[in-house]
Amino acid sequence: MFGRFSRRRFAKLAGFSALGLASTPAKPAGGQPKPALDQNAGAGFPDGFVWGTATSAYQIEGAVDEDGRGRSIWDTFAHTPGRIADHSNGDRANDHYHRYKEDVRLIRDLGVKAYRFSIAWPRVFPQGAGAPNPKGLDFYNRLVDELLANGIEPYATLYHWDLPQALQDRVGGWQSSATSKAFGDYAGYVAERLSDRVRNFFTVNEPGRFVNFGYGWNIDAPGLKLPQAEVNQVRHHVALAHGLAVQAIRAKARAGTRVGMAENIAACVPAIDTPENIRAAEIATRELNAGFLGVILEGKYTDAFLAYAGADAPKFTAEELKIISSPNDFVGLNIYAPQFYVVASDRAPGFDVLPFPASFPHMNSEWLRIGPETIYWVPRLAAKVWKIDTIYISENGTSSSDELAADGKVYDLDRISFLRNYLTQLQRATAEGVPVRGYFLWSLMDNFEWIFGFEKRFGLYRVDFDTQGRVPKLSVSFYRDVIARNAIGI
Ligand code: IFM
Repeated sequence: MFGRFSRRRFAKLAGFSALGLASTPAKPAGGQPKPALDQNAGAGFPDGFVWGTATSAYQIEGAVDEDGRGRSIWDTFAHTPGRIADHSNGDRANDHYHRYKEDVRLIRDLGVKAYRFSIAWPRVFPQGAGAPNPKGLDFYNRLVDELLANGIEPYATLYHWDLPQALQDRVGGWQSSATSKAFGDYAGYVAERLSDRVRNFFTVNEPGRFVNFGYGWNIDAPGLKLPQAEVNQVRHHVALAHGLAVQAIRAKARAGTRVGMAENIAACVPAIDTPENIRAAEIATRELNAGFLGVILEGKYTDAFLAYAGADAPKFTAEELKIISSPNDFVGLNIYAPQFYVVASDRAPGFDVLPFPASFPHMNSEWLRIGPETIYWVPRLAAKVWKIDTIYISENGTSSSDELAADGKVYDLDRISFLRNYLTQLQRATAEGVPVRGYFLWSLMDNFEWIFGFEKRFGLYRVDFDTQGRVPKLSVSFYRDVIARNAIGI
């Protein structure tokens, strides 16, 4: 499979992982957000800004057959010949399941005060639903205790792509609303038991990727190529799962528990900053995210989305829309590359997307085009379009070739340059009052990068996957300094 699927094509598809095509202007076109009262002078971030780092279960844990864990669709997929570029899988990955204490020390040494990790659904419910496996949750109890003992606030994600295989087999996974229901039950079960220590839960991570790549384009697990109508239905079931999880968490968790989602929002950027293009980028942000963020934050699919989908539009009830739009405490945005540079257009719905020139620069991952202004514009536009008051950058970072130098160190200057430029733009956003409250750098350490296996290294710590040794890259010093000063630059 991988052979048929070029990196260039992956890069192209990564730009089209959201569907839909209208607008809710709350302020005049091009209006500047008001500066926050608590902003720091110069290059500082607001007081209390949350600095963190992130990982996910299948990418780091390993121990796939231990303590009663059930199989996930990624176990099956990674073991299917031809699916993973370097023929690897997550069976061992970073062996984090056994080394979590060492890894928590790495997090502490980084100076971050927050860590976003994901819980493997098939560890907790090996069959997806039914009898829970107490040993599965035990691991996360130990991890959370270790984090707190080291002064690190846990942010737990409930779904980072490792769907229990049993649900895929039994009901077709996200093709069925039975999976949405099972997810809600699982979310409530976990929140009831962890919310005495975990105050922040992300429901699902990046539907913008796993729906299209997994169910539409046969790239990620479960490796399906469904017709568009069914893909739209899958996305609807994921949105429903999110809403059911929000409700279950409100019902079962300690009072004060906060919940939101993490989406790789279709990142729209004005090609040239004019009031007209900024307005066009707002419209594009709303329409190109109508299938997930939009329906959650507005409680409806936009007219343009439904018209564009036509006969392929998802089937839904008014009751489902109510569940889906249960109020959130925050919105998590995973921001890497600019996906759509837009300009104003006279044609409805009011924007045109410009093509990328072949020479547009990218990082070591071909899909990761370099556009630091993305992390300024995307939260600003999203906050305006949906009147959001709390945004986390739930992921941002880059892969790098990360060679070991003769002295055994890793001088990842390209990653530092990338981070410096993106964080400068993020600081610009917070200084203007865009309500970004925290930033989670992807990733703590190199790990299993899905279809690219261990070839792509996104970590702040380099991992030798033979010895499981972890070495800080130069970017650890960079990030630690930013956090210590709560500022970028001097
Ligand atoms: O590694 C992934 C992560 O699992 C989801 N967001 C993008 C990262 C880099 O590709």
